[in-house]
Amino acid sequence: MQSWPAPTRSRLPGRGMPLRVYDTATRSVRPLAAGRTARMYVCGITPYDATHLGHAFTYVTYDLLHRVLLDAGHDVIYAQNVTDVDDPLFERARRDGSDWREIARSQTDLFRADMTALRVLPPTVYVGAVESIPLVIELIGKLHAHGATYQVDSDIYFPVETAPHFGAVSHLGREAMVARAADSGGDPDRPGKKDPLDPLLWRAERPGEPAWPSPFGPGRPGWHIECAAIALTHLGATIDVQGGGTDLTFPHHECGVAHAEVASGVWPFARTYVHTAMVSLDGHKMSKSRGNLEFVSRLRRHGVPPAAIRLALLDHQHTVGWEWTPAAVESARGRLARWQLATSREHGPDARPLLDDVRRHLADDLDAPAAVAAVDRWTTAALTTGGHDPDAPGLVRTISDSLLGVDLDPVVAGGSSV
Ligand code: 5CA
Ligand code: ZN
Repeated sequence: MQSWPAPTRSRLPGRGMPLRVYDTATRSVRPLAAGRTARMYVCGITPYDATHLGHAFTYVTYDLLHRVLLDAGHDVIYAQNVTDVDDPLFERARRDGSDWREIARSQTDLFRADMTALRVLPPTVYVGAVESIPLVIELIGKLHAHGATYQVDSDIYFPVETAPHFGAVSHLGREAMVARAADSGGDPDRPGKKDPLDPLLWRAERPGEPAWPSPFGPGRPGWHIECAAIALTHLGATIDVQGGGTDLTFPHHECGVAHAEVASGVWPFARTYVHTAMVSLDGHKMSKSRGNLEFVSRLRRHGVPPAAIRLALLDHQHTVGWEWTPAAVESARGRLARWQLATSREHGPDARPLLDDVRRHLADDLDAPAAVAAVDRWTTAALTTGGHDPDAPGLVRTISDSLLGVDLDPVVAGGSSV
């Protein structure tokens, strides 16, 4: 599957600091101790109702993480999937009288356009579930060889008892796990399962549903095995960051990680598990099932510069949930205008301390609001007391573009990329 085009990224002097980030598995802020090459897997969209601001917050968060790693001198191999075959797509297709493949195609296109407008660096590997079915079949074969599969009717399940570290990502108690499995497409009550928590690996063909041939009969992949197969194949048995929203911690990441660890025999699958907090609207998590959504593309159509959308998202640190309000856009537009004005001047206050501050804040668990506040302070000084450094405005534009992903070129930020 095609990724999206990479935005230009100007180079900064010096080098960024090593990142410390909140890790769900150890429940602590820890150094992300990546080697020279950092490997990152971030769960991608299920392509319908894209790209809402919850999605955008999550992908901008990993974009910051990506940029901080690059600035610290790492090479980054970044894989992201598209869940382009799944029950919600069939439901949406039935509701709208359309084809699920067409919904997936057009919504993935829209997501790519939104990511491009928001200057999100593209993944190295952007891959769909459908095109990854051979990888899934191979991984189920490996699990079978480890005695980690069983059948219920013609469906194939994974026995969680074969995963010694099951629970080490989410730390949930059993009751909470069962409840969350039921809420997230699982089937804890299905008779014949060895354990209610056992996730589906392969769903045998049902009338009216698409199916692909496999050694275990025609069918389609379960959800968690999709991400496990893509990550193992494209990144290897150990990765540095597994990412997604907090709603994916259980069952999706717990189960996908269990598949990967049992198949590879390597623990832990990810050195760090990063989960972004949820964005709400009208007091509830912004979600496709509830329908309380605001879209990046709708804001863009209404003339909101993508750089302002990005600044509104950067006003929140990734571990703290928050409520979207239209006022956030207005405030971000004002901030963007001030930053543009201050950096369009011939001179400004020395910006080298600002570079250190922004690097320090981002390395501190991706504290984007603190980094934004530091740029605000420089901007206020530039617009009030002025400053004599002819290099400062350019350096601030580079800091904003390279680390925060906010291009201050008034033409682009004003909407020519919409
Ligand atoms: N395709 C699967 C992952 S393999 C999936 O969860 N797709 S999704 O379209 O439902 O969500 C895509 C990403 O956006 C996930 O990481 C999810 O955690 C995140 N996300 C969804 N809603 C919100 C929200 N309201 N706030 C923050 N992030 C969200
Ligand atoms: Zn996933």
